[in-house]
Amino acid sequence: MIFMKKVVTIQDISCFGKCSLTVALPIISAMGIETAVIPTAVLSTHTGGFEGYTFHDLSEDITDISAHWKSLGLKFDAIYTGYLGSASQVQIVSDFFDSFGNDNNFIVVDPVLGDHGRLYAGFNDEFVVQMRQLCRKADYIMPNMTEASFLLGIPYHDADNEDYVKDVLKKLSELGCRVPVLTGVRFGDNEGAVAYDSATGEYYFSFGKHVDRQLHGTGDIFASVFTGAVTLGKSVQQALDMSVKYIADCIEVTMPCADDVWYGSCFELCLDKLIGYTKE
Ligand code: PXL
Repeated sequence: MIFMKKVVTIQDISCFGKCSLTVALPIISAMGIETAVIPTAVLSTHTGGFEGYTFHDLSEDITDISAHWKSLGLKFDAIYTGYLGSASQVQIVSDFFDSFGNDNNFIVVDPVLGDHGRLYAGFNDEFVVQMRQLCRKADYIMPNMTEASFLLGIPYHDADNEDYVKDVLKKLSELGCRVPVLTGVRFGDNEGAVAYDSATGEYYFSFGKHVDRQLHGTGDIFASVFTGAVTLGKSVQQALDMSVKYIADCIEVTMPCADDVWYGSCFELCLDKLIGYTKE
């Protein structure tokens, strides 16, 4: 009898524009993990570049789905949240953590708030406060530097030197989560991510060559691969390496495509590499 690992991921469906659930579902499934989903909202596209997108909130469905799953006795090895649609929705997700979080699973919060020093469209200070609260309940959070700045209430500064990055990670852990992971860290020609395990005081670094190509949705790819890797029992270092390597693969395979940043990466074309990494 084989018991598959099970992740539940809670984030929006952007119907076009590769991010959130349309990235998390194929990636975590490709890693050989059953992937249950709770869609938080349906948008015609993501909000990071397209004009005139539609937005349909599904907050009430989250509570109903949660109640039904509770009655079925469903259990998950990991709970992973991404983009959430409103401050009140963050509270509903927090209640979901209370219902389904336990000593045998872990919680990943990707605190999707913004990029390049600015909040995404539709987010405000109240939303940041709620997201900060949600991070307290997480085992792992994975902000980029913009998100880390908003979570910590500090001015935006590039994550470009080791002392600064270590200090930010330590402060992020003081929000209450055990392992913060800072993405989009750039030291000279190298780009990658740094994690801090506040239980052991250990830092973990993973870098590849910086490539000058911005692509929307890479944060979601990173969080999905990281969540899948830890679910499979990989160490923090292995999970970081796998995520950083796969992002590099995605950027490389997308380079010849002429589409604008907000069309995202051609991650589908290198899923075979990701599957290979899970077997290493
Ligand atoms: O990639 C993060 C993300 C997810 N979902 C929606 C977004 C964004 C970032 O812009 O707009 C709807």
